[in-house]
Amino acid sequence: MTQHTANSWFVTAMVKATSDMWLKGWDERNGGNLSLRLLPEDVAPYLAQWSANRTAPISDPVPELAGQYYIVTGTGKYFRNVQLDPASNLGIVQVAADGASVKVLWGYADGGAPTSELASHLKSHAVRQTVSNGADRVIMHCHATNLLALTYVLDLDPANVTRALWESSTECLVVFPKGVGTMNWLVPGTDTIGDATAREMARHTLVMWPFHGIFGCGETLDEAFGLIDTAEKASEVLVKVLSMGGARQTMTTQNLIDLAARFGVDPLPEAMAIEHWRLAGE
Ligand code: 2HA
Ligand code: ZN
Repeated sequence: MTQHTANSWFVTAMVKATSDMWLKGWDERNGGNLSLRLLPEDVAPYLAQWSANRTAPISDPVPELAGQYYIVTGTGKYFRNVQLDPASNLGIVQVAADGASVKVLWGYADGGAPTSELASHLKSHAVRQTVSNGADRVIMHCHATNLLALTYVLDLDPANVTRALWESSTECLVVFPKGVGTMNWLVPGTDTIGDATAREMARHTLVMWPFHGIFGCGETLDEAFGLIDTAEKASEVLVKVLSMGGARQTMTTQNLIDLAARFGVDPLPEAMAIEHWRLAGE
């Protein structure tokens, strides 16, 4: 019996993730993009039905990903529409042997192409695969509202942003012990922002794009979503606290040390070393 790609676990999971992200308010219009690496065993039942009659270029080759399969949101597509028409809004691609293009195997049914942030995604996948010994399979980008708002007021040093979020909800240090990477404002959809993102992904599981949004990674769609959701929740708390005139009390460094010990995580040393995180210009 033919197994339909639209009923596969990975299309179903991408529909769930993009729909949840839309409902969270993280992906207005065509905002955000999402990619999940598929394993040979994931694609095996479907390969015979797929035809590689289209390709899309990769602006900066990633030969280390040659042969790998990814399901990726389409450029210009609205997350709120993915559930209505997965085959037009998503695509499954395979990186060519030279790493300079992808073969479109399924999807982008209305003639579309992979996300404009393909460079950031693939460069970040390459780094995270190395860092995680192949476990990480998801890169998620969105415009989470409160994370985005905080980029206008926080001093954007990675340790400072990390410490501000860790103190804004107890679970944060446990969920992202490696903290949040940051960078200067850069033009989206370029190799430059892709390189900067991947560089930060070597040390952190979250990377902030100032005045734009956030990148997160994970082994599964649930983990990447949960990671951004946790950071966004803490950011919402921090926005409220700042709006109430600022914290009158907070967690101590000893509290963070105790948390790390209880949950067996190894937190970013530079963020542990900060006593008072700063707003920009302080
Ligand atoms: O339009 O979010 O960063 C998709 C984006 C670009
Ligand atoms: Zn974006």
